[in-house]
Amino acid sequence: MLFISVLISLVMVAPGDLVISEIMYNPDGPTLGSDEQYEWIELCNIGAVPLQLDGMMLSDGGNQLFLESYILDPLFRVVVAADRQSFSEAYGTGITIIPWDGVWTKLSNSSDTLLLYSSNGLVLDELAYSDTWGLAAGDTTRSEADGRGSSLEKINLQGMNTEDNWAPSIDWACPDTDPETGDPVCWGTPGSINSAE
Ligand SMILES: [Ca+2]
Ligand SMILES: [Ca+2]
Repeated sequence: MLFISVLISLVMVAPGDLVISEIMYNPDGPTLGSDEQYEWIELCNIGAVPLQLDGMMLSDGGNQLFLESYILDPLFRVVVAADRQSFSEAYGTGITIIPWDGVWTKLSNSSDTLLLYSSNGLVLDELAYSDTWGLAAGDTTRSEADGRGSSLEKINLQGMNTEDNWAPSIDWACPDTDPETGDPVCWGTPGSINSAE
C-alpha cells in the first residue's frame, strides 16, 4: 500500500502540493547563533496525498540542495536545516529534519528568492521575501523576523507568497528577551502549525 502511495505521489505532485511554510532567514545572533548554523526552512504538504521528498531541490538560484528520501503525509511539516546538529541542540530532537545533499541555499538577510523544485524540475513553490516584511508602512525599525528571534511564517498556506500573507512568528517558545526592547525572543514554530495561521 505504501509503495502504491509513493507511486501515486510521484505522478501527481504539482505546484501548490508542497509549500514553503516558514523560514528562519536571519537567526537572532545573541540568543540563537550564526546564520551558517541556524537558518532553516519549513515545508508543509498541503496536498491530498503523501509526497516522496527524495530528489526535490531548494535553491536561491545559486546554491542547490537536494532532499533525501522521506514520505511526507498530508498536513504534516518537516524542517530542512542548515546544520542539523545545531538545530537539534537548539530546538530539541522531536522535530523531523530532512537530510540533504549539496550546498545550503543561504537565506539573505536583506531579500532573497527561494525556489522549491520537484525531483523532475517542476517549480512547486517560489518565495521572494524581504527583510521589510512584517514592518508597518513607514516603520524604520527592524522586523521581528530580521535577526530579532522570530521566523517568517506563512499565514494562509493555500494563499500567495505576497507580503501580506507572511508575518513574523509570535510563538510560544520564548527562551530569552530582546536586548533592544525587552520583549520575549522566540525562534519560530519549526515542524508545528504557524503562530500566524
Ligand atoms: Ca541569513
Ligand atoms: Ca511552523
